[in-house]
Amino acid sequence: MSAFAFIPKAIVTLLGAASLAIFHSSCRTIEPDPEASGVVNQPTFALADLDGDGKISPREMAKFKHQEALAEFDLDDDKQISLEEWKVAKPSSPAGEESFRRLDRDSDGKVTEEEAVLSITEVPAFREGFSRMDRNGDGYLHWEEYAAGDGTSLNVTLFSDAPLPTPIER
Ligand SMILES: [Ca+2]
Ligand SMILES: [Ca+2]
Ligand SMILES: [Ca+2]
Repeated sequence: MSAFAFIPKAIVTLLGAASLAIFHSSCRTIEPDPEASGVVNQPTFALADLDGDGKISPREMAKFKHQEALAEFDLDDDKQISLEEWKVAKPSSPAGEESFRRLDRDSDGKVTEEEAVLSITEVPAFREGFSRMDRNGDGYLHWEEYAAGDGTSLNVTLFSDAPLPTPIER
């Protein structure tokens, strides 16, 4: 009899563990639908959320895109773009030096991450794309908004072919 008594107890334990697992997975509201394209986007969302608070600000998105570009164009790995690096990145741009000077707001000969972020967040297509995806209008992209939206307009870097805005003179 003791063997029969043991079996139901084991099943109850297993069921308990299973329902606990289901409970945990249902709590993870940012879990994407495996059938959706969100599977591709989820790692990007986590990486772009630089401070890890579960939402992406325009600055975080701009910084993330710039950091991706730095990996390719920052040849001396100082997180800044020099005029030499700029010319290597944009060899065919006739107005290369002029646009570099506009991006280098404090004219110290380097475009810092901060200067890049300022310029990227001022690009009209970036701003419009961001506010289009920001469905609840709180100024941040939450996972649901990010997964449901079209993020291609956010693919802006200093090295994009799209024209960068002329910084407002201060
Ligand atoms: Ca964040
Ligand atoms: Ca550099
Ligand atoms: Ca500078």
